[in-house]
Amino acid sequence: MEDTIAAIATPPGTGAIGIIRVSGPKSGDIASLIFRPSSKTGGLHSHRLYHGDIISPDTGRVIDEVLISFMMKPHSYTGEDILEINCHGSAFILQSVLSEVIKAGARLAKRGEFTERAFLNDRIDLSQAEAVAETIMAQTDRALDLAVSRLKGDLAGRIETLRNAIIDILAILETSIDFSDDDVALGSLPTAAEDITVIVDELSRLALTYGEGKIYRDGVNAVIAGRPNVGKSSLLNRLLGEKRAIVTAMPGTTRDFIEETISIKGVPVKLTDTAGLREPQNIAEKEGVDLVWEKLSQADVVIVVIDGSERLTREDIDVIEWCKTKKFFLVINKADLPHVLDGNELAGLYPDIMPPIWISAKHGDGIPALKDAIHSLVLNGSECGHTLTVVSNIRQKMAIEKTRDLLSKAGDGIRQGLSPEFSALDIRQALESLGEVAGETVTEEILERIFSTFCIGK
Ligand SMILES: Nc1nc2c(ncn2[C@@H]2O[C@H](COP(=O)(O)OP(=O)(O)OP(=O)(O)O)[C@@H](O)[C@H]2O)c(=O)[nH]1
Ligand SMILES: [Mg+2]
Repeated sequence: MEDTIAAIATPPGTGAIGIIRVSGPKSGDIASLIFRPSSKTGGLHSHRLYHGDIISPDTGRVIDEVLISFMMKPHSYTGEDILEINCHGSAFILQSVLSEVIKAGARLAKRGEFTERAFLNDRIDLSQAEAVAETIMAQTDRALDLAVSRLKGDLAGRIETLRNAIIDILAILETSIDFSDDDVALGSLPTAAEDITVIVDELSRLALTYGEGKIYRDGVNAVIAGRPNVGKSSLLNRLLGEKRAIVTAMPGTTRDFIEETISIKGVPVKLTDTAGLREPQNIAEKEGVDLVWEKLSQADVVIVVIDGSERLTREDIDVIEWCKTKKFFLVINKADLPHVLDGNELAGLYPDIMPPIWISAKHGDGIPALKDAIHSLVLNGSECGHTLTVVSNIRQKMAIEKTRDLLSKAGDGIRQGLSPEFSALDIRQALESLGEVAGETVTEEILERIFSTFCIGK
């Protein structure tokens, strides 16, 4: 029989409430030992909330006034009996209550152990378990929509449909093995090969969504670079919608870098405002400029800002040259002032780059177009429309690709007229690797690695 686990499920620190979660067969016994209801209950009913005190059974001392709920298996998150204790949110109270829970027979839960039990008790599959962590980590609406759709079993459902289709194909192959001199059985092989192609395409599409899933989950680093005084800090403030960085008419204002994350159409974009790039005039500026290199090397995309109210300078060209190895685009700022910058000169120097975007960081002109450009540059055309079935982690992607390659091999075998036994073998292996997405065929080591990235109490 499983043991009973317990953990503080809310973050450390002080808050209005803090929650202790207990899961396992002793949950009910623990409640009757340490909980004294404020009115007669005649035992705890499932899925009800009870008011009362947590007491120390040894001394009878009241530790906290709480609300508890008891969720009887199998209708609970883990599929086991669950006790949840809503305490006052102090670390000291939570620790005291947790230690009574432990004394009463539970043990401390490992990271992600509640969700691991939900998976082991077939409440959710592995792609849904992973989505639990992704839901908690989501930083934007779109990231949350994608994670919740996986949590609700969207990916799991698609995989299950594909799995059934593959099993149907396997059945056709096996029939043709068993009745190898029957023309009718053999006649269905070309259809099987066509069905395989459809599934292979579908798996390829699914694997391609990984790029998009990763971007929405992890976000991207966008570094704002340019020579001094072109309006980099003004742009950061404009994109953030608040005055975060100091802006002055003096070149060399920004020394340290400033980082803030915003959502651009659901993509979490970490913006870094940097010191203006030029030959440093003093030691503080040199330190600042050194930092820019470090930030540029970590950038997924660079926004190179140029001042449109002045002629192109040697320093502008230096910055563009430095950023050329990166994904970057040009933003011409101060569009509200007379346009002095010669666009044709720029286009002549850099004929292959994306046309620059004119903006006014001061007044907000061109900002929506800039956001669109950042969005399409980071997604690089990898956005798959509005579909919510998106593969979010490399483990799922690799399993899907392996399945696709094995199926493809099976399809080739059939077309080349090889004995169906070979293809049937490939298809069986394909089913096995598809099973990894849902967690039907993963090793304990992989499970441990996945759940160890979770929070305690989840
Ligand atoms: N007219 C106009 N002025 C702007 C615009 N954007 C910035 N400025 C002005 O340009 C000057 C420099 O702006 P900053 O945002 O500090 O420039 P920066 O690139 O961060 O400068 P450093 O930190 O020194 O590298 C300030 O006086 C801003 O008010 C704009 O769109 N239009
Ligand atoms: Mg600045």
